[in-house]
Amino acid sequence: MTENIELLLYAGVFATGLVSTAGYYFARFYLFKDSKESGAANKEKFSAKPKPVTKTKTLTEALTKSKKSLWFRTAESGGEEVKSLDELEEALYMADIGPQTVSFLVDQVKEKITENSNSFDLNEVKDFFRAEMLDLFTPLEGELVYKRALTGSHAGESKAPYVISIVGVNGAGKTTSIGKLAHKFLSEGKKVMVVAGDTFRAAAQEQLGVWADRSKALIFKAPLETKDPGAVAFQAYEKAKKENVDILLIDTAGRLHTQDNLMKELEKVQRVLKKHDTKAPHEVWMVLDSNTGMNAFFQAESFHKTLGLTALILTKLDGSSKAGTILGIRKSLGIPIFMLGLGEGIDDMKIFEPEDFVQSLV
Ligand SMILES: Nc1nc2c(ncn2[C@@H]2O[C@H](COP(=O)(O)OP(=O)(O)OP(=O)(O)O)[C@@H](O)[C@H]2O)c(=O)[nH]1
Ligand SMILES: [Mg+2]
Repeated sequence: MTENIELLLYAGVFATGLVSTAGYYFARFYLFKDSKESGAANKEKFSAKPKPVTKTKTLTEALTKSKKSLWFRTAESGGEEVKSLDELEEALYMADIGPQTVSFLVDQVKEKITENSNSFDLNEVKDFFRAEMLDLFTPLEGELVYKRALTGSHAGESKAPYVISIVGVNGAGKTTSIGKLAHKFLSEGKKVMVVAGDTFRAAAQEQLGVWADRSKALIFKAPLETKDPGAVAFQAYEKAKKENVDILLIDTAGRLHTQDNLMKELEKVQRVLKKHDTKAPHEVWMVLDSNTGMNAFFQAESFHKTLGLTALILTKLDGSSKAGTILGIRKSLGIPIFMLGLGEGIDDMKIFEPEDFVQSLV
């Protein structure tokens, strides 16, 4: 009797094994084969899709790296959050805030926080920094510059074009910023004209032409024989006035602040424009690549001395870890920050808002 039960049990186990093995191979042969086929089909369908367009970064996303560089030690030093005033001071230096601004901020922390307490509370320091950083700026300073340009409030006579000269070193993002700005001003119903002051580099003029097409701005093309940037600007002004243009954006060739002859050339462009309107150019905006670090400070200082900058544009903040540079430049030079470049697309820009900037950075 027991033997019979054992036999039945063995038979049962054997039968179950047989059925599940057969089931496994059946499933593997039919189902897995199918899923492989549909996988290949999906792959084909997927690759046939257009490439996704790069997402425009928000200010908070763009400032992630900069924020990390301010409040965390470098990877070589452990990469943890700063835990003492010394570590914070080092992080601020590494973020290229500039020695003058770093010592100002650190002295303030020493005086107002750490003197009365033995421990270093980073959250308390951050709250304090928010207030101190905000103090470096004028409330809504980017917006004020923007409104100035929109209303043409500096122009010598009504109906005269508001002339904005865009300057900076090579590759800082001048032409791209002009494209973005032309688009923005046009969206406000302004009549916008752009002109390439770089008369020697054909590519520079073509590039501005592409941005004029994209933004639907008018473009002034000087006769081929006109090689002097001053003469081009003069003629562009005449044309802009005739066509009732509201805003004339002058692109200029990139140059280093140390290239005296090229800096003099920009001075001459300004002098020539004054023959039309003694207040022109009404704005001189310098474009700075925020990856440049401390060099951006020296460039801005020198351009300001020669040309009298009225505002700064900081480009390539997406991907940069040096947004702290803005604090140093702003404190030392006192020139308002107008616009931030957050990518290569026509909408990848933001009018600078101190509150927003400080909130995203701290
Ligand atoms: N990621 C990023 N790239 C930018 C930004 N602004 C400009 N660029 C890129 O920087 C490069 C140089 O930009 P341009 O606008 O040609 O610079 P430029 O100052 O006119 O250069 P030159 O006329 O040669 O002196 C281009 O590849 C732009 O796409 C920005 O805000 N973010
Ligand atoms: Mg250019």
